[in-house]
Amino acid sequence: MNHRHLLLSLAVATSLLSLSACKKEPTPATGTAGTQAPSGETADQFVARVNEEYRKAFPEMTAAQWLSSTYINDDSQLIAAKANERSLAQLNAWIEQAKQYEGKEMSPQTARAIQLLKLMTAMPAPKDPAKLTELTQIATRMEGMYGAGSYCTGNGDAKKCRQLGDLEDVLRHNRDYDAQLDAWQGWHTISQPMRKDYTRFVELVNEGAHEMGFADTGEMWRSGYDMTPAEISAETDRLWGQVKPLYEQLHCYARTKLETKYGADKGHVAGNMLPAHLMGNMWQQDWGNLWDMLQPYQNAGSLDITGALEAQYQQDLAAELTKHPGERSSSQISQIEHDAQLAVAKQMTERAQDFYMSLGMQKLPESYWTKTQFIKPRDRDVVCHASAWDMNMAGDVRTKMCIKPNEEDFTTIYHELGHIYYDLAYNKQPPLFQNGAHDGFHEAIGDTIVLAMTPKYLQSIGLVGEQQQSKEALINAQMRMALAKVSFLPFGLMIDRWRWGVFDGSIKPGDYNKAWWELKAKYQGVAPVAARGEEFFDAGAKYHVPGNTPYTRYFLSHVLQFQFYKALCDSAGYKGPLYECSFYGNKAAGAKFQAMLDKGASQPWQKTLKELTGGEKMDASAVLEYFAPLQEWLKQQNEGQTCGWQASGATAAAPAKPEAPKKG
Ligand code: X8Z
Ligand code: ZN
Repeated sequence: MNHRHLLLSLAVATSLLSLSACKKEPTPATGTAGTQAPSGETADQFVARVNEEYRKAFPEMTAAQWLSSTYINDDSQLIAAKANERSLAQLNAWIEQAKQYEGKEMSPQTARAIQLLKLMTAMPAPKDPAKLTELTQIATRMEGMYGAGSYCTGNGDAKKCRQLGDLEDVLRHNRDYDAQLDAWQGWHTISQPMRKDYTRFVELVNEGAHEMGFADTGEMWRSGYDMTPAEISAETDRLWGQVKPLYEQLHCYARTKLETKYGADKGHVAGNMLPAHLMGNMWQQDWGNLWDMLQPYQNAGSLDITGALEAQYQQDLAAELTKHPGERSSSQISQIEHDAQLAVAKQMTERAQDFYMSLGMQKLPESYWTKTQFIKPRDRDVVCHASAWDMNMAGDVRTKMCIKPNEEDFTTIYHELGHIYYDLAYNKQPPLFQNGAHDGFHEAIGDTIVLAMTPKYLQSIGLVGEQQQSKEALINAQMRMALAKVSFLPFGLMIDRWRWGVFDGSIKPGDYNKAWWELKAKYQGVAPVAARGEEFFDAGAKYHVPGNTPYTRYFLSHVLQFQFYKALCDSAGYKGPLYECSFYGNKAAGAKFQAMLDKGASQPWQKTLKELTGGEKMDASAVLEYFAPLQEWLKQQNEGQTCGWQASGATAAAPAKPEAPKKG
């Protein structure tokens, strides 16, 4: 395999995103104005003033949040909570002032800006100052607990503590049943102490949402889609209905392989569900790490991207070692390894930037490269969960990751740069329109590029070797993509099914864990192998719950990205089968994409979607078109199998109810 190309580093430069993105929605920055609006202000003047105050106060808020996420300690958390408190108080003041314009004549753009103002935060805050303080403290504490989460075993000299990254490595590489179970269960201990905070958090945000005129926080989250909350909820059901048969085939295939590997009894949980700790991923949202087990054909051209990136790291390490010859202390070796990790992380990021630049997009600003957190610092706790930040709406963009040389992190970099390029594009818009057309658009930009990372593209950058043109190679390539994309779909849906229920009160605090596993079973067909009672708070072990990031966006993104991909392939003049298209290097596709990014949230998303794709509905037919060969292949593989599962209980202990099984 040839890895040299990855070493040819491209010119460095960068930036990142902040509003919206993977981050909690930026709450509006602290304004200098109090709660009183100047009298006689028109709606247009009001919106102009809010935009200006928002822009001015924004950097102070993002700086506090950046510090608390990249340097977790009591002081940074205090500052971040305070900054957030000021921001949310300011937002409440603006929303209060906006009330006087209800029902008044105003331009559509002004009406849209006022509507967006009310949806600027995912964390609606109560007006009561004491409760506001309590809320921001809880929110900061929960995110800090997640970031600092550590699972320790043994005592004294034998004490060993592992954080998420180490535990994920076990699931990624180790195929020992018990080692995986220990890593999975270990990580899920870190959220046990969050339950009380989360319960209170729900009460507080619901009070805030109520004061803003929403039934509850979930309804507020569902109000950001240029359609009614009931309509978007029905849309997600409809889209899931389109892709569910495909997921069921993949599920069936994975179960069979797990049974081969671990034995008929250990390879599944009662009801034919997949054991939660064996899917190569802490949340079973991406099964790509099971490639060794699920790869359809062994000799059809290698797609071992993780292996190639690890080899790249070894090469970087060797280069660092030759810079420091002779005897080395253990701390010097640790420094050398750190330098090599940073080097490979930057090379991976340059590679991602190169794709965007090949479409005609800009180089990332120099400050991106100096201010970004590429890898996990050795001297402090940070929130490793990847995010993209726009610090000031004026070019200070950054990403925050703990990059390791593996396929998942490699594609995540492309994902994060999608946020950054969106940010940079809509920085020309007024602040209230500096957002995605809807939040699913924001999540879909980088992933659209990931779809264009075909075997051919990967070969062209030296990450994989010569690729065969064969049916077997095609199925391998499709499987690789399906393990990332198709496995994600039900997960993308279930998280907010749980939170919508928590916020509307249909899921009570005493049933948090039970409801969580019922939804995991229903949508994903996944179950734990040992009971998960209410002493656990397993939802809290997924970043977006303590981080309070709405999740429906990712489900929508996993449908939209295939629509975007198809549209860009069309723009590039591509005529072959969808799954083989890459628009790498195509300026026409780039211009079309850029035009969409430039619009930000300045118009309803349906219009933006129409400009790109010609249609104004989200639709999963592009997903099905893309995976048609794989779905056919899976059907053959699953022939004779009883596919599907029975989501009869929340734990493995519950006996499976014999429901009508579906035939593969
Ligand atoms: O959180 C993310 C990104 C940041 S917006 C890394 N994602 C979801 C997740 O990790 O759970 C990307 C895919 C789904
Ligand atoms: Zn994202």
